[in-house]
Amino acid sequence: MPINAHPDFFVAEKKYLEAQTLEEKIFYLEEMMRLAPKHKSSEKFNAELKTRLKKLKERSEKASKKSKGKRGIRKEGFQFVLIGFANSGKSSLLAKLTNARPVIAEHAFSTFQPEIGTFEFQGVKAQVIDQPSLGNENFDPGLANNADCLIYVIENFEDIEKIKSKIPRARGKTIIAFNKSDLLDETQKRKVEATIKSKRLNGLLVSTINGENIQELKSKLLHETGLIRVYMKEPGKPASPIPMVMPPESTVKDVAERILKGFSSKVKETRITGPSSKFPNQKVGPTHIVKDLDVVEFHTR
Ligand SMILES: Nc1nc2c(ncn2[C@@H]2O[C@H](COP(=O)(O)OP(=O)(O)OP(=O)(O)O)[C@@H](O)[C@H]2O)c(=O)[nH]1
Ligand SMILES: [Mg+2]
Repeated sequence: MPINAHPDFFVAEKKYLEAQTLEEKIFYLEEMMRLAPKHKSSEKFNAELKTRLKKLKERSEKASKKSKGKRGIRKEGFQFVLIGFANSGKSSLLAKLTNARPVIAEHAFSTFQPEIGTFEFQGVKAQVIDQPSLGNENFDPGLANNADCLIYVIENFEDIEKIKSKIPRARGKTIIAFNKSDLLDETQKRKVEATIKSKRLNGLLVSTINGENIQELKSKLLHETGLIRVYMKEPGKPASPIPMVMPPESTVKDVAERILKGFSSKVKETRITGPSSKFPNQKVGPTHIVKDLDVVEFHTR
C-alpha cells in the first residue's frame, strides 16, 4: 500500500476491488497506476501493479477470443456511440479517439461487431463504441438508443437526416464529425465549415488521416460528458496536478464526501478559485455547485 497516494488512488482501488468484470478491473487498475505515487519507495508496488495489469489483459484477450461474435456491451460511465454509413471512417475515428485498434479497411462493412474503446482526455474517461455501419445486418439500434451521445460520422450533410431517420428512438445528444477533410480543397473546406456554422450544427470538419481537428473533437466530447474536473488544494500548497472527476451539478459537499470519505463534516471552511467563484479564494458553503476546472481548498479542524 503506497503512502501519500492521491485520494483518488484509493477511490480507484476500491472500485478495482469491487469490479465485476475484467474490463472494469483493467479500467480501474490503469487508473490506480496513473494515480500511484512515482517516488523511489513505491517502485516495487508500481511494478507489481504492472504485472497485475499484464495478467488481466492476457485473461481478457483469451476471453474475448472465446466470446467473439457475442452481443451485449456493459455501459460504464458516459458512453459515446459512433454511427454512420459504410466507409465513413467510424473505425478510423475510434482508433484516433481511444486506445482501441479496430479493423480499418477500404471495403465497406469491415466492422461486423461492436468495438469498445476507452476515451481519455484531460483526466476524463468515457467509453466510445464503434459498430457496424447503417445498412449492415449487424447494425444494432439498441446501442444508439442507449448512448449518452452519438457521434455522426459523415462525408456529406445529407447523411445527417438519413441517419436520424434510421434511429428514431435515440435520445442522446449528437456531435457531427464531417470526416475526410484531407480530400477537400480549401474552397470546399470553407464551404463545409460555413454550413456547419449556418446550420448551427454541433460539429467539426475532421480528418483521421492528417489529424485535423481531432484534438478539438476530443475537447467537444469532453464538454459533452458534462463531467467536472476539480483540483484539490491543501492550504499553503500548490493545487494537485491531477483533477478529481465529478458528475455534473456536484456540490462542495459532494467533493468533500469523495475526498474525505464520509467525513465531510470535518470541513470548517471551503475556498474556491475558478469558474464557479466570483473572485479568487471565495469562501463558499457546502451547497455551492462546483464548475469544471475549479480549485477547491478545504480547511478542516
Ligand atoms: N482520405 C481519408 N480517408 C479516410 C479517413 N478516415 C477514414 N478513411 C478511409 O476510409 C476507409 C473506411 O474507413 P473505416 O474507418 O474502416 O470506415 P468505417 O466507417 O468503420 O467503415 P465500415 O465499418 O467498413 O463500414 C478506409 O480506407 C480509411 O482509410 C480520412 O479522414 N481521410
Ligand atoms: Mg468500421
